[in-house]
Amino acid sequence: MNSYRSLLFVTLSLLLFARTSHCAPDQTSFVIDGAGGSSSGGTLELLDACGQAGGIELSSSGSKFLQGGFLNTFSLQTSLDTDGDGLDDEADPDNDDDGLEDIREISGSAFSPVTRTGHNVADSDGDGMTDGQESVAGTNPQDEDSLLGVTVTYDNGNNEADIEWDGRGGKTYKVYYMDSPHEGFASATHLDDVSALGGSGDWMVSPTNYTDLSLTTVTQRYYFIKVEP
Ligand SMILES: [Ca+2]
Ligand SMILES: [Ca+2]
Ligand SMILES: [Ca+2]
Ligand SMILES: [Ca+2]
Repeated sequence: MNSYRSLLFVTLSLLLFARTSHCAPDQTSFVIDGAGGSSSGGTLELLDACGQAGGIELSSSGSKFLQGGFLNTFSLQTSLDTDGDGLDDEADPDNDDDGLEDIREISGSAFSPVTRTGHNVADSDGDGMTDGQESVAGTNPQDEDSLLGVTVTYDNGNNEADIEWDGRGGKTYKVYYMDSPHEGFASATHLDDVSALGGSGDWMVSPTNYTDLSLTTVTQRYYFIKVEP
């Protein structure tokens, strides 16, 4: 009977500790994820330690914070695989499979200006473009109105189509078309490259467009723009 009581006491103590560390706003350990990685000094922040065992590292100053082995003594949530790729989050450098490593999402370094994104959420602002895609396009991953979207306006009288999008200053966009949706992108025709210069605000947004003058005998056309990192 005595041993049973002792075990119960220890278990409750551990649970209480975990809950406290999860909710505490003054956390001092920066947990990147189970794959490792540590802060390069300064204030550290605890993110995942409660739900996920492991992944608790050292700061560069040498101070040891939480050790993964401690949380591994019990599990509140085991084997979480956010993106379902068969690799548990603890060992997955890109939990949400959006093309950005967890450490880059947590630090915000994939964007200019630096912008943190959810390392367990592929599309942080829900605009239909993943954080990784927005990193390539140079759009704001925390603004649903900031994305690489294309608007096409057809001028029937002049047989012209004006393709417009919000460009990111410094980016070059390749404009393609195909006349049948069954052709596939590999067979799309490259019309031109368009550079977006300057741009306003932190995200250097500039109205960018291309006018297709080759519509004489065409009744429908599908346009694409491609931007690279
Ligand atoms: Ca995974
Ligand atoms: Ca990611
Ligand atoms: Ca998005
Ligand atoms: Ca966005």
